[in-house]
Amino acid sequence: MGATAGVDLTTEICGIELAHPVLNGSGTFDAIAARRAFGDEIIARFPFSAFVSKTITPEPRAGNPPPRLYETPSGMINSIGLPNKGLEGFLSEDLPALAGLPVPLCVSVMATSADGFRRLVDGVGARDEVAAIELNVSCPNVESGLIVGEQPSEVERLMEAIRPLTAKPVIVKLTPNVADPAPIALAAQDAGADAVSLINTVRALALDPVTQEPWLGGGGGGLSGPAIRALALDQVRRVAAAVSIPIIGMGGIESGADALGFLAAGASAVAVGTATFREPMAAERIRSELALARAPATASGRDSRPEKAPDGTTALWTSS
Ligand code: RRO
Repeated sequence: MGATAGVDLTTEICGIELAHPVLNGSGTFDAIAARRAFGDEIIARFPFSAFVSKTITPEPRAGNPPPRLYETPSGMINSIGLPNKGLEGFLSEDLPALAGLPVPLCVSVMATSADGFRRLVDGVGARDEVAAIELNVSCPNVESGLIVGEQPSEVERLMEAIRPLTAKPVIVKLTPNVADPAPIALAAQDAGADAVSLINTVRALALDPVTQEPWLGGGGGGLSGPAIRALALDQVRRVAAAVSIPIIGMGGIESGADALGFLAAGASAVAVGTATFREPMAAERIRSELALARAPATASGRDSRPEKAPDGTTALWTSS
């Protein structure tokens, strides 16, 4: 029997039962393309406990001009620009395929107006295949200038506009591009959000070394990967101190130890994104490492079980 047999990683978020706490970050794993490439093996070995779709918008979008990705020390800048088929295309073409995944489906939505968000929540919320909706109020790659998620009052107004439209859990995806994300998380909670997820990418710029012009086709972009992990961890901890709704924590998670850190900082679940680009089954490995860390000392060979410290915080690696 393996060292992790019998280790219970089951997790519940907003009433949704998950086999373990490792999800994907929106837009970082194309489940439809993966199934086309790897067949049913990817279904049998699906690495995430819930699947969060790439963000969709009311109308189709082509996305930003190339190049769209830039590698940085310990990270990556993306300027993808929300390419998607729009609400109708998603519902008719992608949703049936995503509904065949063996885990609950969360659809990520984004619009540039409250009316657009209403359309999306109405359309997606009416579908039984959808377990939850993520409101992306934090994409760094939109041209409108105003990012709803940077203002608590805007987040509150938006949540109040869409809350009556669906009984499904609504998760608000927060931006790290503010001095303090806690007031924004609180505004989301007060207006009826069921959970928050954080962080989205950190606004960033790469320059062409010859021309000194922006290297990415869209101009700037969003930084992700281990480069932002410490920042993400701090923001998760700040938000956890402010809200009582569950938190899905993400930002440069690459190992079970990283995931444990986010859980200790107050997240109920974690998401893996950039690591998946280099290692498509990274989430499976991270889940195994998490299980090993939670396995009894005698089975894992070392005592790495998280324990409650006397002050109620979780100690990551405890000595026996
Ligand atoms: O598509 C994107 O460019 C994108 C999105 Br929607 C997002 O939420 N975060 C990000 O870094 N890129």
